[in-house]
Amino acid sequence: MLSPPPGALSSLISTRHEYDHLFGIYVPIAIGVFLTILLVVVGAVVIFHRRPPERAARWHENNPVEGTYALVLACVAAFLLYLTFSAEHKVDTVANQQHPSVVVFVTAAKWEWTFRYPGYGFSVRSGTVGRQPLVVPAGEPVRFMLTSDDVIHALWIPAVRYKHDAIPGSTQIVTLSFSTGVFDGHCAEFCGLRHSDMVFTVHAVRPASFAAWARSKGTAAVP
Ligand SMILES: [Cu+2]
Repeated sequence: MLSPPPGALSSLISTRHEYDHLFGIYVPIAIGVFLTILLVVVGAVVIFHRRPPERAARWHENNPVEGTYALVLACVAAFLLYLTFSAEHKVDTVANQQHPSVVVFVTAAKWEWTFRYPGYGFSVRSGTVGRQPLVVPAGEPVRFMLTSDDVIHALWIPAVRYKHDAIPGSTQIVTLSFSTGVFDGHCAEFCGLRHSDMVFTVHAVRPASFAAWARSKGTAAVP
């Protein structure tokens, strides 16, 4: 087990909550920008279509209006970038300072996942080699040490709104927490002909059930 660094947070970070919150800000802004542009374009077509050709405007630029428009859009983009990087920082840096209750080494390869539990001395595999589930304790930080044996893959668990590249020769550290349930996992980076078979299932179970399953080295029935 890793020891918690000074200043580690005791509260869990829910990636689902963080990214749903971000999505809830992005969508209204995107709709607002789209509707504004649509209104201006349609309004211009309707208004100026009726104007006789001999009265067509002679000017072709309006620096104050165009400058204001560019500035507003730049401010919107800067605001969204700030929110996005703040959420990324919270999830990728702050979450990784948490004391994990279990560490899982994840190795992606064409076209399979190997989930190794070093604290318990066994592995499970999923993808084209079978369908052994990844079992984790619910409500506790789970640290994934993510790498790849061949090409770039990506660990994607839609239920927790999280996706991260698995890069050959590099170990990516990812800390996630799960509520109780069964969730689908995928490879989210096209990695060859059987990419779509590179799937797995996450079973997030009560910590006591996880401990019993792990002590059996994955031979007990999945709780
Ligand atoms: Cu893949």
